[in-house]
Amino acid sequence: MTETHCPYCALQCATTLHPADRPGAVSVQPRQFPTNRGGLCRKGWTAAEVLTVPDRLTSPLVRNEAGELVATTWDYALDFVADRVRALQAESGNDSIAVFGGGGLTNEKAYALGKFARVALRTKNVDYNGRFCMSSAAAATNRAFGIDRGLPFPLTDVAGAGAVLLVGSNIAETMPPAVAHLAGVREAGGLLVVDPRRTATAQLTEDAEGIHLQATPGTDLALVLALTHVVLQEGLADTAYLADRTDDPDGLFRSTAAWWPERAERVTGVPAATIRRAARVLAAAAPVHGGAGAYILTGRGAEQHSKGTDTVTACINLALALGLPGRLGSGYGCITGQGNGQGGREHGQKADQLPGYRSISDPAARAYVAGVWGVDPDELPGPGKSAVELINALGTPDGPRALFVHGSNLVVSAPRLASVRDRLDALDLLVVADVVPSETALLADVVFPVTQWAEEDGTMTSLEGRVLRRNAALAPPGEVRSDLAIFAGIAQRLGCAASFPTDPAEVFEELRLASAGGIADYSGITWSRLDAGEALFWPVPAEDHAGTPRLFADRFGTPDGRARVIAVDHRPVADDLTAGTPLYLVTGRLLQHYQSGAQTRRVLELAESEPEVFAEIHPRVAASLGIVEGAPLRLRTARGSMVAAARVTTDVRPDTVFVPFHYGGAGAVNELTNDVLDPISRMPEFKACAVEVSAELAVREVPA
Ligand SMILES: Nc1nc2c(c(=O)[nH]1)N[C@H]1C(S)=C(S)[C@@H](COP(=O)(O)OP(=O)(O)OC[C@H]3O[C@@H](n4cnc5c(=O)[nH]c(N)nc54)[C@H](O)[C@@H]3O)O[C@H]1N2
Ligand SMILES: Nc1nc2c(c(=O)[nH]1)N[C@H]1C(S)=C(S)[C@@H](COP(=O)(O)OP(=O)(O)OC[C@H]3O[C@@H](n4cnc5c(=O)[nH]c(N)nc54)[C@H](O)[C@@H]3O)O[C@H]1N2
Ligand code: SF4
Ligand SMILES: [Mo]
Repeated sequence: MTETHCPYCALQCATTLHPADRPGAVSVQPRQFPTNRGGLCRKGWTAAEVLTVPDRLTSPLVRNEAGELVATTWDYALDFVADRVRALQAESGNDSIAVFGGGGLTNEKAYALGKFARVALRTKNVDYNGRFCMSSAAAATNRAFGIDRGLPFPLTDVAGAGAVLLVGSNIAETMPPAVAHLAGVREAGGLLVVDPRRTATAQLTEDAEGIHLQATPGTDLALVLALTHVVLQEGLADTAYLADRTDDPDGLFRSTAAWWPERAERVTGVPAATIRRAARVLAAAAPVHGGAGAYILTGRGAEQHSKGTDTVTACINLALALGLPGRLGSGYGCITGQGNGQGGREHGQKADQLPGYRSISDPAARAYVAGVWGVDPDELPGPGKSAVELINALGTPDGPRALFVHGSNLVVSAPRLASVRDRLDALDLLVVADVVPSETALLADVVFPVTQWAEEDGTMTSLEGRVLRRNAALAPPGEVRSDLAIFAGIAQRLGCAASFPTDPAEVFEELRLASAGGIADYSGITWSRLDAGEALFWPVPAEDHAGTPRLFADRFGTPDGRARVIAVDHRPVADDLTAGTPLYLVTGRLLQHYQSGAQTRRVLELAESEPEVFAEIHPRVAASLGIVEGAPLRLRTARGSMVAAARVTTDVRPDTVFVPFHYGGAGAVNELTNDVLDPISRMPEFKACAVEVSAELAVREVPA
């Protein structure tokens, strides 16, 4: 019996693995833990199936002259890759090699990946899929609070609140066990959900006095400015807090003065009276009015926009107006997504970061980390390109010529896929490490088979910033090795003198040191403390430090300790509606599938439950097109076109079409999405673009 955590999302539900009757198999049972309270979702219950899927990668593969991927030895594959890397770097320089990481990797793998890029490959071009995920919230919290930790408080704190405003989060499907923490708020009539769809989460507002604000896609910024306007105008703000804990209280008034609710109604479609009511419910729960506490939480629906950073900033400003951040039982938080979406962004996979959430542009940080790595600070590269910019540069005249992918299936999950495929095609070398032959692995020149969750030790950092132990229950099958072995094998072949340990415990010891003194300081965390069950939320700057479950109680992470009020204003979706593309295409998740679906589409129960892509449309749209339930729909945007089966439902706004992004090939909605970026976070606008929808003539089989 082994205690560990679910491989998938950032809730990191606790599980126990028991040996099963087949070799290499285990069965999963939920375990009591504060975040999941003994619960698991369907993905968690069935996660063990991915360990033994029939097409599990079990040996390295190299593409032969006939263009087929064929099994080979580790030595051959590593030699091959190292030789190609050396030749490409000799011709085109160190930056001709790029690395793409993932927020599902353990802290140890993520840390080693960043070091591998900077020290072994000596390239600046490293970034990861977290750029697709919570980077807008990270950018906004960094500039307002000086620290980015998704939830700067334990999730269980939310249970006591009087109101929670969820902006663009469908937590009932994306973290089902977490709904338990909303019971009190629902009962208090304080659940407020902003979503253009009547999701399972929005439905949680219906049995009590909650409010679903079914706003037009891409208009959260206007909505939140109006909520703040009401708070200020009705004298509901916490003026003492604003004066004491923020740098520019007047900035709040200036930036929201013009957003009276009637104006916001015209932009968002949410009635002005509903906006006023929501603002009052939220304010009544704030500590300044003697309420039980209030939270504002954002998800990808608010963040994955070309204005995501500003939208989150507006949410933070509203929280500041109500005096929430840093108060016990209140606050602002971003609901991080991937299993290690939090830790994955702290230890150096990001183009501009070094371990410990240090900036790669800060001379002191460079000197410190170079010291730990045993290299000259001047040899460390500077900041590289962000994920989408990196992908768009692949194979261009000055761009990278080789790419290593560890923990992402980007030919399904990146925006504007036709161009992603072109860029990957233009590479001289694509190396993919994965557990299964994902759509991206199938395009590679070299595929490395790697360990997955139940086969490895390590740590993950959950949405609360709590560091958790992942424990190996099984030996990996066949020739499978950890990503750590790939970094070590290539580094050694390139003649790199720095150490690349393959034992995760040893990597963690180095990570502790590298993070010491940084924002995300793990130096006081030891595996034995974690194994003893200590709840360690970072920063943990010393072994006798109990960790930091709640940040900002006395001060924010800014130089003067005050939160920054940053004036922001609404702007439309980049690819906005036109006469020819009159609807918004919105993308997101289903309960049954995880991300690109590489893992969950291989689990029979999940695949049978949601086998193929569909498009939710409103009955009015269906009627205008003469479409019935299940009929094929053609969706066309400025970037591409696809066919999806119609699901006709009043749960979606009449101006909105929803398509999940979990499917590859012809079912990939990212053929259609826009790769325009938020100027600050470099996050692509996955959540909204203009689309034309038409009835697709069914192809009839002609009898022979
Ligand atoms: N089942 C499942 N769970 C997951 C994952 C998964 O793939 N599957 N992935 C994990 C990861 S990495 C992440 S990042 C999280 C994501 O978790 P969520 O943020 O909850 O997931 P999404 O479905 O992407 O988006 C949430 C909602 O945003 C809405 N939305 C779309 N456009 C807008 C808009 O303009 N404004 C507003 N307010 N809402 C909008 C969508 O209708 C959707 O219901 O989930 C994690 N958990
Ligand atoms: N249209 C649209 N697109 C989106 C989104 C959206 O809402 N709409 N959401 C975005 C978001 S929030 C995210 S997080 C991304 C996620 O999208 P991806 O980056 O594609 O994430 P996954 O599908 O989880 O891919 C992880 C891959 O790593 C493999 N893997 C698992 N463990 C390991 C390991 O330890 N090592 C290695 N080397 N591989 C491993 C898995 O098998 C899988 O193939 O998608 C983004 N794309
Ligand atoms: S909610 Fe997330 S962590 Fe929990 S079982 Fe489901 S996928 Fe796993
Ligand atoms: Mo994500």
